[in-house]
Amino acid sequence: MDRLETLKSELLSAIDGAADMAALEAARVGALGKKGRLTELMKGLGELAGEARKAQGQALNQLRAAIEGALAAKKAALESAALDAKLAAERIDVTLPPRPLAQGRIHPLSQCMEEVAAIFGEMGFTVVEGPDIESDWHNFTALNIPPDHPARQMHDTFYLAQQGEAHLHQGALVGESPERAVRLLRTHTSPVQVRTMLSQKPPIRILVPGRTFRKDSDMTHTPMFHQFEGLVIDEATHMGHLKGCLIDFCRAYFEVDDVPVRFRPSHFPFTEPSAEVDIGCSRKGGELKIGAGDDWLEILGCGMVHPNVLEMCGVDSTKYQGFAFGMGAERISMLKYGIPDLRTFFDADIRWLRHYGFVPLDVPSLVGGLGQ
Ligand code: 2NL
Repeated sequence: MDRLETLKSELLSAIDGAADMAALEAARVGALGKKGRLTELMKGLGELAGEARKAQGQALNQLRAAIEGALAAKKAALESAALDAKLAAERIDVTLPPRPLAQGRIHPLSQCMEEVAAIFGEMGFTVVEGPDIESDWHNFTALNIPPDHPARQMHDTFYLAQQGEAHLHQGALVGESPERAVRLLRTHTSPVQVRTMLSQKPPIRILVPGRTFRKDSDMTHTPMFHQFEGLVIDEATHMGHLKGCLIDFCRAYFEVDDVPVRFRPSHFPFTEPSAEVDIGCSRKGGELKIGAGDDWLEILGCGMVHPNVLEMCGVDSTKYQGFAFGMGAERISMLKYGIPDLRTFFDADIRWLRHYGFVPLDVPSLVGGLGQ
């Protein structure tokens, strides 16, 4: 009996000392496994006879029950401790203020894009995008820009090398056939409107935001910049629609209800008549204030789409007419958010972004407000 008591206390202390489930399982196997110490004793019962066998059998069964009870209790204790540890690790103090989730900032250019899209979206425009790499037909020819137009020149446009052709010579710039099309980085977003007119029947009402490229780099120009262009084509679209639409846009974008808007005659090859749009501002004391004062600020160009453009894009110019406009996204961002230097837009300076950026959850809409 002494031997069984000793065994019992050894087995129980192994169970009690188990620090985790693996140790507990090792203790169980050591006692009750195929070669466990208790199992070995059970196997020895056959060699006993009569009363001795009965007494030993009872003692072993009691020991087994005690061991099983201890194993179950220890298992429950370990599981409960594991759950406690997990809950403690995942504990959230709901009385603490929320974590500064909005550490990141939306770039002013992205904010501007969203605001402009929200305004024209409300007016029924659809946002359309297109490729950065274009053919010179879509970028120039279809827009009534003649072969000798200065905008086509090598020093304004980033031309891509032709396949199998390391260097371009001037004579290869106007490639009219699609197979031998001259490739370039689009100098405006207009080729997207061209593609839309070619693939879609009027009425058309689209807003085209996107990256554009020109070989220009100084205080006020970067070789990559952003534009929005808009196009409306229908049977009776006229200059009055153009004016109403753009005046409404200026008031919504600059959030000044009575901002003065002026249309100045201008010239673009792709529109006739053409105009540039200015908004009223004051520059008193070196500070630009939009909406009041006696100064003017140019913000966009526009006009009625030239019949040549309509025809080249497969639109019957005797049945349809429309207006188009274009503006620089960096420029209208700088004016609205008071950013003085264009080049800082592309410096990827985190301090600049913290200063001029927008909180991500502050999504611009005409109902909820465009920005603060
Ligand atoms: C500006 C002026 C403008 C357009 C862009 C356009 C596009 C097609 C047909 C006719 Cl497909 N016009 N676009 C028209 C007038 C002005 O942009 O100052 N942009 C920054």
